[in-house]
Amino acid sequence: MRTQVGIIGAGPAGLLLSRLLTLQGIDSVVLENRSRSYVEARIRAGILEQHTVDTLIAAGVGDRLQREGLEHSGIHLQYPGTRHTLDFPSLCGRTVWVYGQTEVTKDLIKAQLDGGPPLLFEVSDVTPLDVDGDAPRLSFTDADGVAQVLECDVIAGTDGFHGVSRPVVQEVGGRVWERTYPYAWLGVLADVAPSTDELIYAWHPDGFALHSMRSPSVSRLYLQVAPDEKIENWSDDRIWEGLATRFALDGWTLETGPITEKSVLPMRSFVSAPMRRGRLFLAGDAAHIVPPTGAKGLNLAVADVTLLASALVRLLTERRTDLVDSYSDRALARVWRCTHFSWWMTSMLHRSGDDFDAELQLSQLRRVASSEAAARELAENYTGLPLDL
Ligand code: RFL
Ligand code: PHB
Repeated sequence: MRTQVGIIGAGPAGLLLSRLLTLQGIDSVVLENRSRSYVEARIRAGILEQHTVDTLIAAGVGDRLQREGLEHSGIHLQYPGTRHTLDFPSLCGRTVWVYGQTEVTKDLIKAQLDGGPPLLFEVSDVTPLDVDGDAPRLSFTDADGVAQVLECDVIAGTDGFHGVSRPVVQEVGGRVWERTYPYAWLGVLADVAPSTDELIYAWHPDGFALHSMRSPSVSRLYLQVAPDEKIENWSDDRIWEGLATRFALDGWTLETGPITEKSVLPMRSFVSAPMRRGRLFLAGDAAHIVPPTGAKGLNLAVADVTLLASALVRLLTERRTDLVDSYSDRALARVWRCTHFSWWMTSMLHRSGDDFDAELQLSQLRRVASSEAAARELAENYTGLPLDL
């Protein structure tokens, strides 16, 4: 087997990269170790920046997003006694969209299987080989248990945080930065209409809470919990009570409904540099993780592959190396901006248990609520900064 770009991982990064390359006449093969149904059901991100939406539409996979996605013009920032609305269009001229990562993934898989390049599910033992030369290869075992080799011009490591690509890059030197946070999120999906027009990010003495949504009839809600919290300790009643307490505001009620999914998610910041070794390029969660408070992970993955796709097109059609050579630095500039923003939102909104921290957080929240400059800084970062910073 031979292709121009061998892509490891069918998450949003790998699937979108394959799509962008196809549109530029570059062929690729995507190798995914999970099943299609598993990949399509994995509940994750919900907020798309304007740039992400524009990219998906331009890539021809935005029809359902435009029909079913919910455009949001702001967020509510809450702290005791106050629910302050940030209006993004007036602050920075941009908006964001609520459209689940599951739906983005389904749309991309559908486009891929509908005449797009090969997408192989349930492969195993994927191994990048000879990445320092001009003829890298991917060895793997296909779904029938047959050993295969895919010869490539370039390999894209879009295999997420637990993938095999990052260790290959780090093997020859590089650097990793990491921060784990002393809290986690308990996330639930519930069959109930959202009780709010815009997402609510709430600071509360009991801990952070976030009211998000997936559709006019499905809510997505999160509670700050301890990182070692056992999901068994959280009955549906306890979850709804916790949420009602943390979102409480005079004259407003949290509607409840059946919880269809619940899980505890760790929070971490992680950056690995460089995002390249020879002919192996990393993109998305394979190279970096942000805590979800800034809603940046999926958007960063999209920004990475947008840069990478144009760099690979230049390399493979014009034989020019300028964009692949600058890819890692350009991608990392944005990664660090989003890493800072996600850390800042996380630090501002989660209870550490320390009363000094709490006063600093409340002071920062009041500042965002009262200063247009402070609000604009949040709005510009949340809705997404330009591709090249
Ligand atoms: P993914 O989605 O992890 O996809 C990687 C794919 O690679 C496959 N894979 C392999 N395939 C073959 N061989 C191997 N050895 C392989 N190892 C792994 C995996 O099965 C998978 O299919 O990475 P990608 O494409 O970089 O996409 C990144 C995003 O998924 C992630 O950043 C976001 O979900 C983060 N995130 C959010 N991002 C946002 O922009 N906005 C949000 O509102 C938001 N909310 C969230 C989030 C992440 C969350 N969790 C669960 C971590 C909320 C949550 C709760
Ligand atoms: C979500 O809807 O899953 C979501 C929204 C905003 C965030 C994180 C997650 O900051």
